[in-house]
Amino acid sequence: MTDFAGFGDIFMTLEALIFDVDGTLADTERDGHRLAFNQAFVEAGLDWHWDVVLYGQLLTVTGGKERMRYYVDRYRPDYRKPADFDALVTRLHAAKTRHYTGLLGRGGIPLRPGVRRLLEEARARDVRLAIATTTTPDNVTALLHHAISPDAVSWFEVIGAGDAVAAKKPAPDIYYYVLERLHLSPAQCMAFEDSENGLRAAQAAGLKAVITVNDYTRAHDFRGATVVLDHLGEPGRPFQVLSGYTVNGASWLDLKLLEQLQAGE
Ligand code: XBP
Ligand code: MG
Repeated sequence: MTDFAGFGDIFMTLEALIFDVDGTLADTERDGHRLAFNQAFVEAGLDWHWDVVLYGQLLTVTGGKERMRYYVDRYRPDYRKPADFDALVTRLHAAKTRHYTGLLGRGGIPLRPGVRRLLEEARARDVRLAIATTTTPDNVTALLHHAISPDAVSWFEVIGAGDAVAAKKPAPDIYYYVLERLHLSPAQCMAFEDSENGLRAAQAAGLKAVITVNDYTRAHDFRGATVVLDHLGEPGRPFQVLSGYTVNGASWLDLKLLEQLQAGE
């Protein structure tokens, strides 16, 4: 796109917004994924339990299957792995996905402030939307369907998720996957992330990134982010700028401000 009504003479180079899911579109980890993992462990007769603090430490590893393996290796030296441990991890993960998508289906997790507003503005202005996440595709579909609208999957031109790439964040692979399918360069896009792993992935792919922190990620190292906010902001619910670009009194992130951030103004 080149310009649109209300944007004066600004030359639009922002073609697409690429969103992380967990922690960015919605606060899914503490009261979503964590609970679902614990339900899967109980169901399987395991004495594994991930409390809120431990889960914060486990979030250093992205991907649920990878996280379970890390937990056993790092925190449960007493646990004797069965010969078919890989199959157990696969079964546990399938059960966890069932519990998690069930929770989303009951409307259990809302969008974060400003997310719907920005998505709707992008759609109205023909700015393209995509997703780059480490989580399982079914989780993305369920969140979009239940937290946004039944047709929201179609709002996103590319959904890069889960095992679509071999190396999960902080590797840049999922962003390369999405950029390739959008046929865009990093300079034409803006990434939205909530965590250090996500920021590193976006940066390594050459993208600028807006960070919206949450309780698990507030203390992460976000050096190099374009801006760090507490959330995207809404009319009547201003964001706080935690670090980065000074936004001249703006109190919510809209396309005009994003365009300025992306152009480095
Ligand atoms: C968040 C994650 C995910 C979820 C679990 O990634 O680390 O692994 O916690 O998802 P992102 P799965 O913020 O990039 O979406 O269990 O489906 O792997
Ligand atoms: Mg995230």
